[in-house]
Amino acid sequence: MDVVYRVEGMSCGGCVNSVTRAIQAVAPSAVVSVELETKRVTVTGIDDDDMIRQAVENAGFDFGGRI
Ligand SMILES: [Cu+2]
Repeated sequence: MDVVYRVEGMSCGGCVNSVTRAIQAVAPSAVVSVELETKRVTVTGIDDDDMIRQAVENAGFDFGGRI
């Protein structure tokens, strides 16, 4: 199952890597796909909004919830 979130504050490839790593740190089995221009983060394999929110916010980005 894919869950798509909006994440604000990403401005470059480094941010994309940070968000990806942060999510994979709490959900090692998840597949994470970040689209910088649209601010969309697609997470496959885990369905836990609170956990994703924590990971994104701890990495210093703004979690905008599910799209
Ligand atoms: Cu950046």
